[in-house]
Amino acid sequence: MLPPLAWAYGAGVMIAAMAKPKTKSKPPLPKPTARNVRKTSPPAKPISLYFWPTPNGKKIAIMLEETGLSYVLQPVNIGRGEQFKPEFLAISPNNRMPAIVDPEGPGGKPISVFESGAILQYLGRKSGRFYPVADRARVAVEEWLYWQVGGLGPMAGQVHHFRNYVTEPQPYATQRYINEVNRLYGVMDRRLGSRDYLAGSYSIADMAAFPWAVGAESKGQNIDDFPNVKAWIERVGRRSAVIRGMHVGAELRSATYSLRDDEEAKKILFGQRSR
Ligand SMILES: N[C@@H](CCC(=O)N[C@@H](CS)C(=O)NCC(=O)O)C(=O)O
Repeated sequence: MLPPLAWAYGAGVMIAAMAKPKTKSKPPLPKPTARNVRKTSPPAKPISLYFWPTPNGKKIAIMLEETGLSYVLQPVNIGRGEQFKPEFLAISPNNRMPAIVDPEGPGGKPISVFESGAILQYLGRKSGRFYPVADRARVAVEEWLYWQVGGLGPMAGQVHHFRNYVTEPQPYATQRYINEVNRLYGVMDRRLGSRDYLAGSYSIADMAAFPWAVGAESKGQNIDDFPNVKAWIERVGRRSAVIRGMHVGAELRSATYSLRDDEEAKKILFGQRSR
């Protein structure tokens, strides 16, 4: 038999079921518990993060961890060609991850976003965090965000390529990109000589640069030549959201995985041409 007043959730609505009171006295009000208190706003629908554990993917995982926005991982195994599936190309026509789908985008309607810089800006606007609104501060964040997306990331990527994946040694190309990454670390070091973070306060620009700045040795650099970058890496790398973000998706690859030994992945990733 129902208690005098029973509360239950049904499809997000609270239903009150009344039993006939035996006396005219008011039934006791139900005590608020986790089950019967109406939530003022329904839980947010999670953002889908199309992801593989690489530096570009980790930028977005860090931002999602920093903001606490709810998200679900949608693994895209780029070493097995999943970036060419039509359903992925529909949201990321450049066949690159990361990409996101936010079911609660502008106007409450779904939106997809590709390109890590655009995703960070979108999440910054959505959360109101790590992407200042005041124009002067916003310009500084954008300068360093674009500096990473157009400079540090692609140049470091070329160093990785020519150091690790070529069949014939290519000394000229290897040195060219090591030099350019050296120049970029120098620019960053000077910038960080007078401030703790790239754009003054911690922002999406730092989140974008961090996964590409760590592991200087793998890019042919000695981190001790760049003491301000070294201190910044320690500062940013201590943040718990950054630690979590850098580990997102670790289970997708074995701890000993090396693209160098993955012939199938190299065939898919290198030498792509227009399709
Ligand atoms: N400019 C893009 C670069 C993204 C990118 O290069 N992603 C790589 C992994 S780090 C990828 O998805 N590669 C798949 C492929 O080469 O087919 C961004 O910043 O989002």
